[in-house]
Order: sequence, then structure tokens, then C-alpha cells
Amino acid sequence: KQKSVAAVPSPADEGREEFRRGSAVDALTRAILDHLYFTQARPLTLATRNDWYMALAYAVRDRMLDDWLKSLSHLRNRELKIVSYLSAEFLMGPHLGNNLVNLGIMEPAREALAALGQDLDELLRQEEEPGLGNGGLGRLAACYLDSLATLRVPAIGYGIRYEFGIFDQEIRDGWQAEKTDKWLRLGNPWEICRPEITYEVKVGGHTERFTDEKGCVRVRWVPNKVVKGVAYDTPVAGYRSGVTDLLRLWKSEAVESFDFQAFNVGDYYRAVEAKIFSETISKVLYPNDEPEIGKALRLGQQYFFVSCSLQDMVRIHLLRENSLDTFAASFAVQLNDTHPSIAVAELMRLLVDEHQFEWDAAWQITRATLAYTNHTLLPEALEKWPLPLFASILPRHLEIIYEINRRFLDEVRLVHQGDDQLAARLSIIDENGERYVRMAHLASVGSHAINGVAALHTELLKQTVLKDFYEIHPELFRNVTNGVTPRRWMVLSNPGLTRLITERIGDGWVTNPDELRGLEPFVADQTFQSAWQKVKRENKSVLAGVIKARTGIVVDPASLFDVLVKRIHEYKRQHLKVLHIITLYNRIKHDPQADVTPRTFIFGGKAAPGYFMAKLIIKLVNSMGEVVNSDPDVADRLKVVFFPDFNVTNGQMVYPAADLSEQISTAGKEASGTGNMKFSLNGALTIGTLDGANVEIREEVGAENFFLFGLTAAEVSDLKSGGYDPRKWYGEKTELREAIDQIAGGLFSHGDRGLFQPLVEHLLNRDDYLLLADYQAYIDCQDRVSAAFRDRKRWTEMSILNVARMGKFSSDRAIREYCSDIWQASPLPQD
Ligand code: B1H
Repeated sequence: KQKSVAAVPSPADEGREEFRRGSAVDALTRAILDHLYFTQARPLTLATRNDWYMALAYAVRDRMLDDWLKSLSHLRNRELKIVSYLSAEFLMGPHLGNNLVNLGIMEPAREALAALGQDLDELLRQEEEPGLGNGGLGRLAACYLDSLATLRVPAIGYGIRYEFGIFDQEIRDGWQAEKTDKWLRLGNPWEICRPEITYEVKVGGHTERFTDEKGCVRVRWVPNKVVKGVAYDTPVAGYRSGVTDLLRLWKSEAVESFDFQAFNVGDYYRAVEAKIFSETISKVLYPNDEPEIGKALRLGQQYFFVSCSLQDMVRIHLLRENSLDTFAASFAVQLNDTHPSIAVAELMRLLVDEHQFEWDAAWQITRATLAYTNHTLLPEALEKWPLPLFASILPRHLEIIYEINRRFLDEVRLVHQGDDQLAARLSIIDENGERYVRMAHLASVGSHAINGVAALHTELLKQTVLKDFYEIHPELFRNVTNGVTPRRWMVLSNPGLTRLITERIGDGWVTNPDELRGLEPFVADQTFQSAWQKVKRENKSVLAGVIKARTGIVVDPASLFDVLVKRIHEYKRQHLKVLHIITLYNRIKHDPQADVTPRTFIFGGKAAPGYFMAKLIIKLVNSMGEVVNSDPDVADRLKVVFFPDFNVTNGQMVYPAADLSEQISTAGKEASGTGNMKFSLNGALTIGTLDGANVEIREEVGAENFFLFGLTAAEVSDLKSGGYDPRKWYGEKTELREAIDQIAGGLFSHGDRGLFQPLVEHLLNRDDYLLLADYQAYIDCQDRVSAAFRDRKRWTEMSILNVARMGKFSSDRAIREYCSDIWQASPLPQD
């Protein structure tokens, strides 16, 4: 039923406007055919699935342009403050489905494709997701852009257009293997290159003092390299809001003049080398979720995108006004962790060196513009750069930082006379031994607001990492608990539940999820409950099919789907989950008739390639799984799956199919977590510690609808300061000892006692994350989960109540708080 090429409409056709912009089925059909022919240059007979995907994507993008161009024109309106979200990561996930949802054209698109003999779901699967982030931090930035556009707030997300995003994970012989993420291979229909929006970024060299024409002493930075950043723009549509915001990512390129110079002196090869250096900067995303490494290229990436972004903001501001005095009225700049915190020194440099501002005036503008979000308390994750490295890349910024620090510490000493310790602790320069620039201190000194990402995290931030800052400036601190967008994480990924909820309470909840409370009257309703169960069951069947296809493992959709998906890290305690599974396995081995609730354990997540222990944990999950899955005594009651390559796309299949959400980090370590919110929003119950946003989730859904276990953050720190000895727990708990002995003894490694030795060793001798101390509480709590799952009715009620009470965790709520408490930004008036 393929149409002939002659059916492609010509540009002269009547109704051209309709077919370029309209959302009716026939308009979409014509638009898709047009792009297939004119953009993809493909006759129908030769069109591949990717051609169809591209043609559809272009047709969808066309439909975003009216709103987008209108929104871009607001950049010139001096009345409107623009939120500028600076982030080294934007984990956007596939665009097509989300744009269809937000534009409200999912069904017309489906019909249009059906008429062309194409299946929309197949084309949705064709998109390779832009994995330009590691995990929660990058995904948060993406959820926030969705909410900004939905709330009609003018905003630009600024970041890096990495050529290779987070690596693709394969599992080989139970081990993680990393593969380069070639996401741009088949083209990216969502971005628009702006070759005319480019900025030069200097690197290295030295500084010189000179006297300007007014007799003022000024500083000139003489770099030894210059690179160019080119803007790549991606539209971010709000959910039926009429506003489409902008994601502007910078690609690094060589400056023409530079290779021209070298070329002129006949050094062709040096010219090519310079070009390669320039292009390296935006080549690849660093895949380290948290533990920091001092790589020069990483600092280069941070400075590169921050400099391009600030220069862009200065340009935009100067289109509005003729002076930079009012810069802070044009832009509210949020620093997503310390990765962009060089912005403090760069904005000062732009104002003082390039725009001849006095220091004090520049400093006032800088602090009024910038605000800083902290995302982690882990000491090994706090960014600090060795002074010599910093000086070799950013000599002028180091001078500026010294001056910022000098003035800041003078103030501190004035107010807290005689407390030299305090000044040393607050200093931007760490002088205990090798000297470092502490980026969290730079960000804190240069910002008018500092926030944590969950109530507990903000409290701990004030008591630990930023204690001294809190004590001298308590008024700077805020909490903004994270949120997730219900558009991607419900409407798009769980259409079954979306339909069921909307049938009952209408669709207002999509932008006002407090309306989900309207489900509470139906909790005990028989028909509603069985419809609810049916949706979950269907989602589980779909996931079971995918698991079979990707891993070969057959799982039973009737079993309890017990899911732990997130980056692999010791503090997140995937290995505590392993101890639980081994415990259940042993109960069956001891008594093959034991009454265990059938469960499917699903793990997913990437380990940083250099993080040995995390990779060993992946191997342990797979090795243990092999033994459990194939043991005839288990008789399929327990199944262990490691779902490879957990990312946004796979998350969209996993969250809707979960019965139980595992949020088992050591209390005090997980800043917030956002997966916890996605699970609960999709009707999974949580087993968790009092950590991060778990605390607030439990408050909202009610303690009786949440499985709580484990030490509190205060108990964790008491236990540690009292000299924690994991051997004590190992000695006392029989089931625990048996499990650890089996790992050590080679039960899961074909008798090899060496393989998991480092892990066992660490647990028995250090156990930094207190698995052994929390083990029994976790097992006991899991026993309560198993019992609860057998009471279908009660479980379903709890599931419904979880969804009904998740309104707080919408990223719209979080963005409203940022707008009013930090940014002083408002929505565009309705047109
Ligand atoms: C979070 C990071 C992070 N916190 C360094 N910190 C990175 C740090 O590549 N790096 O260098 C990458 C990521 N990511 C996460 O942020 C927290 O662990 C989560 O608890 C939190 O929910 C999320 C969003 O706030």
C-alpha cells in the first residue's frame, strides 16, 4: 500500500500553510511525505525506518517553530527576565515522543503514519537518545527545562554538545563493557546549527598589565590557544503552553585565523594539531558520577561552555540595553552543581577586563545574577583543582579568584576577629598541603542563593560541607526539593495509567498533579482497583518481553517486580540487595518448600569505567543471578535480571512496570534521588531508608504506605564516630554470615575464591556504607513487603495512594519555588 512518489505534494499546492503547520491527520501525512522527499531525498520505495523517523521528526519540529520563534523574540524584550540554567549535563531522553505529547499530536501522528503504512511505536524506537548526562543531575536539568517551558518562563539551558554522550553498556560474561555512544551517527533532526552564533574562548598563556587610554591600569590575558564555540539549538516545547524554550549546546571548533597563521608559516601539521585540540573539548562526556578526578580537559570543558554561555548572555543583554549595569535584571543564572562555577570568575573577567567595570560594581552584578545548587555531600565528589593545573589553563581567572578571596576573607576577619581557623576553612584556596581551588567555595562566595535538593540534604549541607558559610550567611540558604516531569514520566511512558486516571478525574493533573488527590475516593473501589491492577500487569508483561529479548531470561509477570535502577555506587548499596537475594535463596535451599513470595529482581545502571568496586558489583549481580536462576530447587520463584544499558529510554519501560522501588542508600549519602519519585508516581511502593527525598515521599504518601528500614543519618554518624566494627554484625547474624561466606567461598564464582575477595574484604574490614549494620532491618522489612504483596487488595490501595499523593514531586512545583525564591522570574503573560 505504498503511495507513489507522484503523491508527494509540490510546494505550489494549495493549503501549503496548513500542511506546514497544521496538526490534522492529512496535514501531517503531507508534511511527512514532503520531508521524506525534500529533506531525506528518498523515494518511498527506498525509505528506511530511519528515513521515516527523520521525516516525522522534521514534521514535528516544524510544528514547534511558531511558538519557538515567538519565544525567541522575547529574548529581546527588556521587561522579561530569562532563566539561564548552566549545566554540564542535559539528559534529555528521546525527543520525538515527548514532543508529540507536549504538542498534543500523538494520535494524529499515529494515524498519519498508519495511513502511510508505518507504525509510530516502531519509529519512536528508532530514535537514539541524546545521553548527554550521567544520571540524576543531568536528568533533573532536562525535567526543569520541560517545566520552565510548561510554566511559560523564558529560559535557556546552556551546556555542551558532546559528540559522544554517556557510554553504551553491554554485559559480557557478567562484566560491564563500555561502548562509545555514537548518538549523532544517523543525524539529529532536533538541533539547528547556528554557525553565526559563535564565541572565542581563550586557553592558557599569561597575563599582562597595561595602562588604558584613561590612565587606568588594566589586565590583558594573552592566551596560548583560542577555540571557538558554535551554538546548536534544540527547541524545548512546554506541555500545551504555547511556549517553546531553548536548549543551546556548544560545540568546540578551531578558530579559522589560528590554523591560517600556522598554515602561512608553512606548518600544515601544526595547524591540523591545533584543530584537533579545539575539537577535543566537546568530544566526550566524562562518565564519572560523583567521585571527582582532576583532568585538565574536564576543566577546559567547564570553562569552554561557561564562557560561551556568558558571552551569549552579554550579547543578548546588549540587544536590550546599552549598558551591562542591569545585567542581573535580564538573566537569572543557575549553576547546576559546581561544574559551571567558573562562571563566578568569568563574569567578573568579562565585566572588569572586557567591559571596563569597577570591581565593586562588577561584583555586585555577579552575585545578583548567580545562584548555586549543591547536589552532593560526598567529600570525594567535591570539585577541587590543583593550583598549577588551574593556573596553566586559566591564569587570569586565578588572579581574579585571589582577589575575590582576599576581599571575602578580609570581610570574614573583620566580623570574626581573631578566628584565623575560620578564614582558612572558608578560603576558596585549600592550603592544607597541596594547594587547590575549591569550586564549591567559589560558587558559594559568588552567589546570592545556595540550595540543596531535598530537605534532609539541605540540613546536612548546612551542618557539614557548607557549615561555615551557613554560619556567616544563613540568609543565603534555601531548600528546593527536586521534582520530575509528569509529562515524560507518566503521560508518555505510562499511557495505560494515564488513561485510567484521566477517565476518573480528568486531565488537569498533568499540569496540576495535586489533583491526583482526586483518586483517593476510589482507593477501595473494586472496579477501579482491578483496572489499576490490569494496567500494572500489562506494563509488567511488556517489560517481561523486553527482558526476554535482551537477556534471554524468562520472568513471570505475576511475580513481584522488585527493581533497583540507578548508577552503580557503593553508597547506593546494590550489594545490600544482593545479600537479600542470597538470603532468600538460602531459605529455599534449606527448605525447598519454604513459602517465599515469587519475585523478579531487576537491576540496572552503569558503573564509572574506572570504578573497580562498582564494576565488581555488576559482576556479582550477574554471577549470583546465574546460580539462582538455574537452580531447580528455586523452581522459578526467584529470578534475577541485570537489564543492560539503563538509560532514559529503558527507564520509560522500567518505572511503569515496577511493584517495588528500592531506595536503600546509606542515610545521609543520597542528596535527593529522583528515580524514587518516578517509581512512586507510577504506582510502585518504596522500600527505603530515611535518605534524600525518601523522607519527604514518606511524609506525603503516609508512613503506612511506605516500607521504612535502617539507620538514620544521625545514627550513621554516631555509629561511625563510635568506631564501627562490621565484624560484630557478621558474628551475630547467621543469615548474613552465611551469605557473605558463600560469596567469599566461591559459590557464585565457580569455586573461585579470589574473584569477589576485594568486595568481601571491604565489607568485613571497613564497610564504609554500613551494609552489615542495616542488613537485618532490611531483611525484616523485606519480609513485611512479601507479606503485604500477598494481600492484593491492600497492596493496590497503597499503590493508588502513592500515586494520589505524589503531587509535590512534580518538577513544576520545584520550578515555581526557584522562580519565586531565587530567580525572581515570572511566566510570560498569555497572548
Ligand atoms: C548528583 C552528581 C554528579 N550529585 C559529578 N552529584 C558528576 C557529580 O560527572 N561528574 O563529575 C556527575 C554527577 N550527581 C545527583 O543529583 C545526586 O546523587 C542525586 O541524589 C540527586 O537526585 C541528583 C539531582 O539533584
